[in-house]
Amino acid sequence: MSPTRRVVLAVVATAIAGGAFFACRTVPATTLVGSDAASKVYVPPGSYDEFYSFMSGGFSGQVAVYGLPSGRLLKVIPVFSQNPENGYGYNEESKAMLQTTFGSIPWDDSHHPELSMTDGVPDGRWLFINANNTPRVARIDLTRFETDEILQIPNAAGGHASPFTTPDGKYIVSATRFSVPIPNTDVPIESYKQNFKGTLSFITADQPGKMDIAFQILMPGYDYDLGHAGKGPSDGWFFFTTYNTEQANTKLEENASKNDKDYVAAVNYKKAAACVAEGKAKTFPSEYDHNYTDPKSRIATVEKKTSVKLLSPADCEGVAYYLPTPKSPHGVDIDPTGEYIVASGKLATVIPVHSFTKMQKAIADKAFEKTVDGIPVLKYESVLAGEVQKPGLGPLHTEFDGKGYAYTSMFISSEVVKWKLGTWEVVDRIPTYYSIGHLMIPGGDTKKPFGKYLVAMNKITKDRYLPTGPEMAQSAQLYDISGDKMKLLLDFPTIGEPHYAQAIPASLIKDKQVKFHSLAENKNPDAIRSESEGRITRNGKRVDIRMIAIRSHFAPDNIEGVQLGDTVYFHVTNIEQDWDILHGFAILGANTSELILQPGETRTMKWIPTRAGIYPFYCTDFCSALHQEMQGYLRVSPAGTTVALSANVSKKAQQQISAPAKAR
Ligand code: K7E
Ligand code: CUA
Repeated sequence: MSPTRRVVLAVVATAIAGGAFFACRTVPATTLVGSDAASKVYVPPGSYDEFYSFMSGGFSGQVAVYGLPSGRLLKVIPVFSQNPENGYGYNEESKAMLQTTFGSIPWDDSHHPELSMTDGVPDGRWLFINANNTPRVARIDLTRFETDEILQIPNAAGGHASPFTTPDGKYIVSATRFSVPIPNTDVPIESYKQNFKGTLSFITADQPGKMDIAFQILMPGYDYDLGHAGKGPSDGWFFFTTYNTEQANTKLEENASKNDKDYVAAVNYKKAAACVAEGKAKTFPSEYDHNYTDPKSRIATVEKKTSVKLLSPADCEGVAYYLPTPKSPHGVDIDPTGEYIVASGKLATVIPVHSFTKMQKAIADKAFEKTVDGIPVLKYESVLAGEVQKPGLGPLHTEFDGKGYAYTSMFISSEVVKWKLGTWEVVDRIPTYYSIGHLMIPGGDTKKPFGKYLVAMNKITKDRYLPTGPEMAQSAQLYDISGDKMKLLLDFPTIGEPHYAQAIPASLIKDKQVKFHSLAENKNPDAIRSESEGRITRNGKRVDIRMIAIRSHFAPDNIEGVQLGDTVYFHVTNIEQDWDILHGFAILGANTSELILQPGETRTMKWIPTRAGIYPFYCTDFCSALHQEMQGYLRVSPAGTTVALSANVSKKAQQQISAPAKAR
């Protein structure tokens, strides 16, 4: 490395470590926001936003839903983390959603929301999102804004390049960030180069409840960072960035920044699927969990999976190529026509753009530099369409407006840079506050971007909001990109660290909403449909209480005969059949969250009382004028008490109590 280059790298590294160049300069906001900005984001009370925007909750493990252009927070959807606000991961019905082969995991780190697509455009059916730490992918149903399905990814660590979809919606992907031994066994870390490998997983995701790993491709032991599917002419291909092609296992900051170029891996996944169908993949023992919530019972269950199809590129010629790309690339983004492959080297001084047409020619001409583990490395010049010169510092991610322009986020120089596809000239730039990661244009990674807005998701907020101690709000910024010049419209705080987001016109989702669950179709075995079905039963030391909630009471609401040593299950059914009428349930001393009950739904709380006495319970969701009257009592007696099991339920239900109560 030349001394000059070393200095540049050191400056870059210091800037990365320190946050950003721009983080310490203060610019009065009024000088940068036009006077008409407020009217452009103003959504009058009672009116709707134009777009739903789904922002990853980052290290909160959730998804946050915002309206655009207002930036109003509409909902937090729990995915990989327990959420006491609605009992997700706490109530008995949903616990299985967080199950993995490592046991139950109450948290993960989620980065990339991805809308389901039909023919390369978002269709508004589902949202997918990845778990980064313990690799998983999840499906969220957009008629209910709820997580219905989670699939664990074996033979992987750090499911970061995920869950990007193919244009036909058949597959979503998950690439391993960390290479690991496969199978993962006890080896010296120093044996990285011999023993560590990467995998690229292709997951069938076009049918709810049937997510599965179609196949995994075994790759050299690099770090795989991000991915995107081809489209149009490049449909059938998937592109993944790599870094650490040095295969360092320590001090990656330095040791994985040595090579001038790493790679974009171009994977012909249709060819891979054909090779798998021809029996060229190994059946490889691998344990992983598939969790699914049945929409009728609303109960999650775990399916144990035991193997995957593992394909080596050497056994399927033409399945993968490497495109040399400067320098530790992060994002890889495909333009709406499917011709250009934009890779953003975090430490690169240009933004290289590869051409799909040239790539195909290079493959036909065998313009190979070398071959790594059966994967030909194409020559840089033979695949390069052009380079965006002097774009700024620290390019990370690119999205498109569908009008021939690309927008790249510049982490180190804290700005969005707009440039023209084909001529590669920079046409506009605008600061972000501060240290932008991803940016998002509604539909900006699809065949038909909706354009109009751009959202910057920033890593550092510093002086932008009222201070809140050492940890400041996370932040997004909204820009108007409808004209030649980008205009800043709005700052709005976000939940967790917003990595990526996607947005879709509200009209594609808002009229498909489920308003309540049909009580008649409630398949939870502990559901009851009327007050007269309320009952309490004992089986040894287990007591099951089936109760209803309706404005403004629980029935039964007085329960006696529970003893120390018992385990109590409250099965509460909200028998309302009306939109947005929810009830809650909480009892003194419970070691879990409340239950929140959507209309028509049954939820179960498990409770082990620890001392004798009286335990009030109440409704936690202000549901009616007499919400404060919505309460009850449960009496706990010492073990062996003569207090009979009883509840103030109807005569019919009383008879059902007596039989099991006598039996003990
Ligand atoms: Cu760039 Cu995880 Cu997509 Cu964050 S990643 S920025
Ligand atoms: Cu039911 Cu408050």
